[in-house]
Formats: sequence, structure tokens, C-alpha cells
Amino acid sequence: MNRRNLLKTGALAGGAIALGASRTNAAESRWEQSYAGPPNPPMLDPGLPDKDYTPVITPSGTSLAWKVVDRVKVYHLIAEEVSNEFAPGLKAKCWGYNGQVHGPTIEAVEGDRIRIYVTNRLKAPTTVHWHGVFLPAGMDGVGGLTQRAIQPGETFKYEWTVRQSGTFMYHSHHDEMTQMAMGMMGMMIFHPRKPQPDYAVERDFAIMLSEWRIDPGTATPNPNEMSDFNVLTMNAKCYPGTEPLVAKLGDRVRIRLGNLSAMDHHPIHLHGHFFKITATDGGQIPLSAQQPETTALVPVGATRDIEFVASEPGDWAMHCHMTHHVMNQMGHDFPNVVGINKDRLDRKIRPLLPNYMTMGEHGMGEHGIHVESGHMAVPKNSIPMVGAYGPFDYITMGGMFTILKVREHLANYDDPGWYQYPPGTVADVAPEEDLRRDLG
Ligand SMILES: [Cu+2]
Repeated sequence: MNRRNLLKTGALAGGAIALGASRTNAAESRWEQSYAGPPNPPMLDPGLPDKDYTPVITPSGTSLAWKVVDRVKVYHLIAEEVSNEFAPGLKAKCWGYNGQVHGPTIEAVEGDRIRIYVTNRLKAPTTVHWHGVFLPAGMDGVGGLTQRAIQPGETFKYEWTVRQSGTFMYHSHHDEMTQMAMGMMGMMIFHPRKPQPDYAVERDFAIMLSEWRIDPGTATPNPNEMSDFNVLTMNAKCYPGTEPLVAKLGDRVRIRLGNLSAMDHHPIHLHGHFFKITATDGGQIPLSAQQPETTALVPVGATRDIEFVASEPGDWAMHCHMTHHVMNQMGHDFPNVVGINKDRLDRKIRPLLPNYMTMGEHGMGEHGIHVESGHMAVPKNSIPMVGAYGPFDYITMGGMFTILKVREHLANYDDPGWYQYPPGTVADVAPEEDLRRDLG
């Protein structure tokens, strides 16, 4: 039962006198219970995929498998070391769950009784906290406060009845700074038991935003970093490693964004469409309060659901709008050389460092091209600071960048490749006759 229904069925809706009905509702609803359902929700039969809900898509990831034992949905999370490829050319030893970084998306349905076993195969103790979730305090997973830590080799059991719907997250809540920097997090989606008619979408994506410090040439994230993150990821991938979001023209699309970065909020910007932010990890946003946006700021420790109709064919960028968050392994401790002729400097340094090349007199966009064309060596296990070749030219973005691919015709939702632009619809060199006519 969502908040609106709770209001409708509660005594207050019927008791409101005509004159002050809206004011009474507003005043009362400010003090509604701080959870969507009753305190002891009835346990319902397990909600089933494609019958009670449409499973979400976790680009570059999966949902956690479950089985039913005596009407209870049973899940098994295994915390362990996992080698993660952030993008071709960059791998690191991270900590994740069930062989994945981040952990698989956990899906359930309002009213489900869920039992989650957590096995710790790390060498360090850990716990799992269920972020934004209403549950008995002893299931909250805060190391030291609500439970003792799960020691290496131990398996703990978490169990509660799902009394809400929406987009949530899970993450380690023991030695948070280290364990979350190493990747120990995942998305958690509860589908409504009786969805409103407008809940259904054709494409429902879940994306976790996070940030890492991995020095070029090393293969372990550095959890001690506080400000200078150099690998910015969506589902633990940085562009060009991110999987595109594919939609058919006219599809209703929901993107569930979560942010468990150590230190940074991310304004996620979508090209070619507007969307509405329909929910946070606190619940649904009333229709009357949803405004059209093209950028959703996702603060650390929060989720945002954005929804829109994929109404324009094309390859549309979706990325964090902080420009340093669409860079890969960028260092920031070098002088500003924009506009400086660096040839003399390079000639002086090359006898000492044969491959030396000062970068940046025309900006950083050229860096990836130099690397890919072999002019410039990068350390082993590192990626160029910027993106990859696109259909026209070099895409000078890496990091927290992906592509929404909207197509008129699709046989399936596999990556359809680059968009084929209708003739005459691509910006290009202006023809002489146009220049004469319009600017002459
Ligand atoms: Cu960002």
C-alpha cells in the first residue's frame, strides 16, 4: 500500500470537513507514519517476475537469483574479492558480491517475506546495510550498532517482510570508507504489489554511480583517497566500458539512479529528452510536485527514479555533468599549459624520458587520440583520460558516461550499433553557397 492509498483508506480522508479538506489532508499527511505500510505487514505469497512485476535491467550487471522456501524468498549474497574490468585496458582487484562488482541487483515485491544469507569470503569482517529500507532495527546491518560484524567465513541471516516499494541500495556498513571504496554495494528494487496503471514501463534500468582512485599502472583501488577520484563509474564501468541503454521509439523508460560515491554528488544529464524525477529512496514524489528536468542531481546516499518516453531516435549521451567526472584516470597535479607552445620543452625532456609528451596545450581532448594511435605510451593497466572513437570522430568523454540508443525498429534490445542518421540531418562543414547566401 502506498502513501496515497493509506491516506485514502485512513480515517482522516473521510473525516475531513469540506471547507478545509485539502489543508487537513496536508497537515495530517505531514505526520503520517514514516513508512509506506503498516508496522506488521501481512506476509503475502512471493511476487513472481513477469506476473507481478517486470524485472529491472542492470546494464553490465544482473539480478540476484532467489528461490522460494515455505513462501519465503531466499537469497544468498557472497562477499568476496572480485577482479573488475572498468573498461578495456583497466582491471582492478575489488571487493564485491557473487563474483560481481558491484553486487547483483536484489529484486522483491511489496509483501514478500525475504531472507538474505550473507556469507563473508573476504579476509576482513563486514556487514550489509539495506539503505532506505523499512525493517526491524536488528536487521539494519550497522556494524557494532545493530549487530556484530560478520567474521571471515561466517554466514549471517537477514530477514524481514517488505513493506514498501521503490529504489533502494545495499552496502557494507563496517569499515565503510574501505569497503565501499572497494566496491561493496548494489541496487535493491522493491516493486509495488498492486502497481498504479502508470507504473509499467517497457525499459526499467538500474544504475549505481560510484567513484574510485586507481593510480595508472596499479590494480587495487585506493580507499584512502578523499578528494581526487580518477575512475568515475556507472555500474562499476567507465566509458567506453559502459553498456548502452537501448530503447524502442515510444518506449516508456525508467532509470533508477543510486549514488554511493565516497564524496561526490552527480548531476546526471540526459540529451534529447526531458524527464521527470518521480521518486527518491524516500518514496514517490506526488505528480503535482514533479517538474520537467534534463538533469537529475543524485546526492551521495540517495536514489532518484527518472521517467520519460523515448520519443526521439538517435544516440543520446547520458552523463554526469561535472566535467572532471567524464575523465578517466586524470591526474590534476600538473601546470596549466593551455595555449603554450610545448615543443621546446618536449625536446629538452625527451633525452631523459624518450616517450615524454607534454599534454594539454590545446586541451585534454587530444590525449585519447594520441594514446590510441600509439604516439603516447600509457602505463600498463591504465586507460586514456578520455573516451573512444565514435562513428564520426573521437568522443572526448570517459568516466560517468553512457549512451541512450533510441531506435524506430529493433528486433531485440541488443546494442544496435551506431545510429544511422537520415541524410542531411548531421551538422557538418557549411557549404560555400550557404555561407554566401546567409553570411555574405
Ligand atoms: Cu559526477
